[in-house]
Amino acid sequence: MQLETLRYPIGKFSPPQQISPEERQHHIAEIESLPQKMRQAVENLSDAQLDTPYREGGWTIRQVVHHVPDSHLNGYIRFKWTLTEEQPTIKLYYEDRWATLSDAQDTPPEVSLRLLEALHQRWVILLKNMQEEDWAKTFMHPEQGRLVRLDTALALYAWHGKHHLAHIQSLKDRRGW
Ligand code: NI
Repeated sequence: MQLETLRYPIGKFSPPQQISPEERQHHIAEIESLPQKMRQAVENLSDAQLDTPYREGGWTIRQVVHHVPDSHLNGYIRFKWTLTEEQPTIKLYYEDRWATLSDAQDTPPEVSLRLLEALHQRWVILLKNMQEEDWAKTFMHPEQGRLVRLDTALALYAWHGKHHLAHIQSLKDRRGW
């Protein structure tokens, strides 16, 4: 299989021009269902399976399980900043460095599955109660030097969850696990 396909099993994220209220509902539902799907994807995997990279040179399944809440904690905070401040500039983080810290190396996957469940529970309450005008609010992405709308960020994080879930599922399919 091509490296690009292994790395981007559902394709790269392409920001939509416009996002309808129906599409937003769909993305919120995807974020709501991710913790359960992530749990199902890794349940019954052995330690050796969890420590298998999803592709050569890639993160292990265990690292993916810890990375998703790392990323979505940042996403949740970006939403809260943007809802409470005027065009805040977000803080980026080095995801590869975060993935090598002890809490992402030595923590049982179960802890990150529970973290993801609790985090998404709160995030979805926030998302479901946003007003129409909130979705057009923007934050400044310092590296890309552009404003990002919250509805675009919603689509990005919905994609991000599915992207990493597909890493795990694709490896399991290839290995027959
Ligand atoms: Ni990621």
